[in-house]
Amino acid sequence: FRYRQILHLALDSSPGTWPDLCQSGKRQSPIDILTDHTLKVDLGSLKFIRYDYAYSGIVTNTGHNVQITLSGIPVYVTGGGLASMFILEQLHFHWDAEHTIDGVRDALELHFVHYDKKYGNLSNASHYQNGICVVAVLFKFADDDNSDLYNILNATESVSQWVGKSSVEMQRKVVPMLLLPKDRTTYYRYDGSLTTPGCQEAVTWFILTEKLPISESQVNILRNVKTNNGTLKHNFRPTQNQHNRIIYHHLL
Ligand code: GRE
Ligand code: ZN
Repeated sequence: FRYRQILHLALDSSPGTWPDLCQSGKRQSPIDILTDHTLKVDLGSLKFIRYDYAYSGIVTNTGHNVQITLSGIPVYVTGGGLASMFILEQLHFHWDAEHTIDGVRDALELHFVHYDKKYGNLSNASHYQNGICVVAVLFKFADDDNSDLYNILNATESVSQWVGKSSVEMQRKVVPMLLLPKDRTTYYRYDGSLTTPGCQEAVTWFILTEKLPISESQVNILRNVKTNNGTLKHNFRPTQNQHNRIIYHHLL
């Protein structure tokens, strides 16, 4: 039942695409973060390298998500107890949010997906325990628009009809740093997985604690995105069992 529910709820209507690992894995994502049960430790700050430059970007309606890829020089994240440099591959949104905090689900979650440089590319890195690092930013409903999302959401509107997977170049360049909260040094960290098939258990997750604002009409642009089977009303995976995993809480 759970299997069917996930298939139906989330992303992909074609049967058989969620491998066994998605059901039987012991470090699956997302999870509910119980803040009273986190372990406060000093893991070091995350270092966002070249996040403050402007990049040309392409927005793609993949049929299960809205994804952004940047072109030009590589962008990295390191620090936070990571053993090496991780290259930014793509950004994408989940609506509503996938990780919940003390049971509360926010409007939106932005995933900055990076792979360990030594593995060469994302799909290769997905075969290693900590080959991937995702920095997640939560967005909470606010009265006003978030103007830092205009560029991305304008492009999203132009690929929101389903004509097969389609892409558009953004009208203005993207500065990834502007999609992060001011406080980039307070985060939760835990070991988890991709939240889409095949749910590879390869991800070091960093959930930044400061949330960014987004208006309801902006979230509605995403809720309006069409796929091969109608409107993609939402694309979050339900929270998974924590299975004795430690969730670290890094505060400066
Ligand atoms: C996703 O498809 O949603 C995804 C990735 C890579 C890492 C995390 C994640 O493609 O949620
Ligand atoms: Zn994701």
